[in-house]
Amino acid sequence: MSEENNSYSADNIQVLEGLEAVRKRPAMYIGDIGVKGLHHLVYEVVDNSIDEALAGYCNRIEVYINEDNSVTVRDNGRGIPTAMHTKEKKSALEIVMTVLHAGGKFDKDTYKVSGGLHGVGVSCVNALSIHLSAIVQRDGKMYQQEYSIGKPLYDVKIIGDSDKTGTEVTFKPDTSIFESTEYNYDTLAARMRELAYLNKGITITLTDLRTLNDLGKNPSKTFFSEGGLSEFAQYLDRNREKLINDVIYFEGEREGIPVEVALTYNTSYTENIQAYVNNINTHEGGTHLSGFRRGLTNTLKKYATESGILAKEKIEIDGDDFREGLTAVVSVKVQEPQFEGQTKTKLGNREVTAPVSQAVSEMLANYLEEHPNEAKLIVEKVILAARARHAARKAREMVQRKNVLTGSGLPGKLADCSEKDPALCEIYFVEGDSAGGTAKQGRDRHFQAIMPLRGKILNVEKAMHHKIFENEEIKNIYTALGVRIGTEEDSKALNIEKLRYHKIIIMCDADVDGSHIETLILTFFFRFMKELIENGYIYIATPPLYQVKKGTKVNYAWNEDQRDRLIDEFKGAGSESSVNVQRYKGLGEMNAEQLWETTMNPEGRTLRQVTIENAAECDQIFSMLMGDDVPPRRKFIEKNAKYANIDA
Ligand code: 0RA
Repeated sequence: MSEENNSYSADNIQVLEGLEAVRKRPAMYIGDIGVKGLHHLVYEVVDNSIDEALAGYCNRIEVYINEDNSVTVRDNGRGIPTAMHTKEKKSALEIVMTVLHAGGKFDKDTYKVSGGLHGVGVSCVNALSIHLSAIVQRDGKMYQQEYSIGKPLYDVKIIGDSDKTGTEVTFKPDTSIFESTEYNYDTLAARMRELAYLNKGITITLTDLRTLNDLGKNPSKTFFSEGGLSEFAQYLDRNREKLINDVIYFEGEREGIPVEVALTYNTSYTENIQAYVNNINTHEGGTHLSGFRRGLTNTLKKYATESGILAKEKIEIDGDDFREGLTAVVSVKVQEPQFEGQTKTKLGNREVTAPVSQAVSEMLANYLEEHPNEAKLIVEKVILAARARHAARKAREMVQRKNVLTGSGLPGKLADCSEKDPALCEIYFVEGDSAGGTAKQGRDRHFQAIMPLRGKILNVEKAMHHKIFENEEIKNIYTALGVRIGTEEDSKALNIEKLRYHKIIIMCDADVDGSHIETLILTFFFRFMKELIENGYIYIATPPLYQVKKGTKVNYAWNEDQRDRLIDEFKGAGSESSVNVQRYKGLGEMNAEQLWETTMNPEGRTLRQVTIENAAECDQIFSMLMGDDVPPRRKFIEKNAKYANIDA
């Protein structure tokens, strides 16, 4: 900090207090200080450029992960104004960068819709950065101002001439605030892809300057969508078999609210609706989603009735039946969104329901009328879904009746814990009866319950719903947890308050099969109990890969580096004898004590919490992992595999 800048006015002090508040409670402004919050910094900055693009002045956004894990976001918009703000006696650029919520306030005409997670503005990013540089090109000049933890290092200065316009922000997150400051290329790529689909016509590039790929170049991707949500729906469904070839698409304004909707049907049994408000994925739904459902159900019901197809079938159809195999994206732009719900991702504005419902009804009615063959395919699928739902209900009623008869209703294979407060209880789902037995011996029975699962559970991505309810292992999972699964509208809520454990831990072998089983279980949770993931209840245990032993000294390693360090350490520590290294492939290779010590003891274990970083991308990945198409799966596994080297 330069000394000359010390004559702070009352205004300045207020500014500093604002940014100080952000540094004191960063989670209040950016969600958290983990990996998620770290990435939100980038989204916050990119959002400003997106706003400039939505206002019609920008069509290119470049994002760079720099070598030192700082990030640069550059756009070709008008450039943040640099002129003196008469009242504040400061450059507008400085105000944008240092005053909380100063966002787009100068320009009433700027249609600020793109929200950022909390719409907190770039000043928050500045406050949480050890260094930030803003470079603006406009009015024939190039201007710059730099900051440290939000404080300007000097007044805005001219650093050259320019015949272009645009804004470039480079920031380096403060390591004293964030748990990790390493950016993940794939995480950023998924968000940039999503933004490109949600805001058609903008070219977004992402470049990773930290590494080189096989071709000796920096990994880089360009995202651009001409067709917007219509292409997004196609992307989401690219690993599924199509029921109809078209994407049904609407874009326009209804009652002053910009609405964009795309939908298509595939032959699967899962429903996949991604709903966005101001580019934010609202996975708790809300009024826009209700509007979508209403429009869909009413229009399809009307068509099915009027076309006479339904009358022949004599079957009762409800809302869920219209959504089996449906993939849809809904995006609305709302001036003053009210976000509700546990994770503040549920839209509350009532005025949004009708416009979305109208838009969906209109586009769908037109489509059905003009495409009788596709319409028939859709209605037939709906009827099939209704039949399956009736069968599933019967199957579930059977299961519930049986449980009543067996008394406690808990699965026989469950070794429960004695503690009754769910907040203190954990359940381990363990791969295989043998490891299950070891875990039962090794556990602390006071608060740890063990539920062995036999081998590979059903792939729910491909199974019909009644098969899922009837499946023995899946029944065991949900009855042990004490919650309900259901796909019917009224039972959609899990009755999560009945959940018997607040830590649900998946414990599988540290090999390829174990990973597969892990994925199958996660697929089930993702499709049928997403709330458990959203509430942070799902974890993955991490058993060690190696035991390193010398005489009576024993230690464990979770990767090769650790293993080699242990070997060196043990070798250095005295006698001649060859250090013994054991590779654990299965949980069963550990005895109860080892399993407790390395994997189950809260004192020393590592649990990986399962979170949903990007809902749309997550759906796409699950459908790909569990689908029929092999090459994309192989590619994904090769890229992400943890065990490939070790098992080879
Ligand atoms: C307010 C007014 C004007 C531009 C911007 C904001 C602006 C902000 C950002 C943030 C990142 N990139 C941006 N590009 C533009 C321009 C007002 C005018 O020129 O008349």
